[in-house]
Amino acid sequence: MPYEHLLVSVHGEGPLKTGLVQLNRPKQMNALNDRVMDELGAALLAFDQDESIGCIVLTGTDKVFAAGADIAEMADYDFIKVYKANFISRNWETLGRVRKPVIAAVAGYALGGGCEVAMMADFIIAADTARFGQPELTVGLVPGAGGTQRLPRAVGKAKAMDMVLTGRMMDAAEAERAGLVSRVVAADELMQEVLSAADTICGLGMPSVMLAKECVNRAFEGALSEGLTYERRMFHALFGTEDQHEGMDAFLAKRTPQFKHR
Ligand code: CO8
Repeated sequence: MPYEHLLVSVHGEGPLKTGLVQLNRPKQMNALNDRVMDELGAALLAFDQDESIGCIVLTGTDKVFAAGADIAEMADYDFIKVYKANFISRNWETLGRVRKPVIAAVAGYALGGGCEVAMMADFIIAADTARFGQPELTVGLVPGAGGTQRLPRAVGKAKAMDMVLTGRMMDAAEAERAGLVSRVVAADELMQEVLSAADTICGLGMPSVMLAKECVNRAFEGALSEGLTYERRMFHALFGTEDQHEGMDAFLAKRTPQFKHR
């Protein structure tokens, strides 16, 4: 499948190689529209099924991992549309179905859905330029792809509440201290570090690698699926509010939103 918004390549010298997926929609800060998410799902599943691939790396550009779901695409959505389409289980949940290890290599902004996609990876290695945030409330929404569930599991309730309720960003050093990322490296060393980690994984036995991933993930399951369903419904419901349209219209018009329900 030819990709419009992704660059895909294979790295490594050993029998098992690393599949690299790079989000490539730079003019829109890698905003995640339906096409991007369809392509991302297809690329991840293709590597997951490819027997020559032992590990997958997901990255963006040096300025931005992804600035969230595409606000221009969502601006006119309403509750009925997003609820009927279950916006959008079809492609936003694909990363969670990948059985091989996925490392997110984050430089620059990872915001909203971008931060959520990074958190869906098995671990995050960050450049010192990385900035993480869940600014959905500033456009009249709540996080809709796991931010309210995975972020507190990663950084604890206090920091998660702070980030979600104020929309403030966390820099790479704070993200490492808080446990959101596993390592921070200089920006110009990010891909070398991540591909080296991926290569190490490729050198291990695939069954134990895949089973280890399943086991660690079990530690975080429990009530997560309930939390995600609940979160999704709240996310859908906010498309029924005037404040969501105001928040998104204001963003696109580059003005300060005038929320009605303060
Ligand atoms: N969607 C659409 N376009 C975007 C987005 C976005 N999320 N982010 C940036 N852009 C566009 C801008 O509109 C701008 O376009 P143009 O050049 O045509 O005016 C271009 O990218 C460059 O952006 P800026 O000029 O704003 O660049 P800056 O360097 O000044 O700022 C930021 C970069 C800080 C990243 C800023 O663009 C920003 O704050 N972006 C929005 C971040 C945000 O609010 N993200 C959350 C979106 S909501 C969400 O992610 C919900 C996820 C739920 C998923 C659930 C699925 C089931």
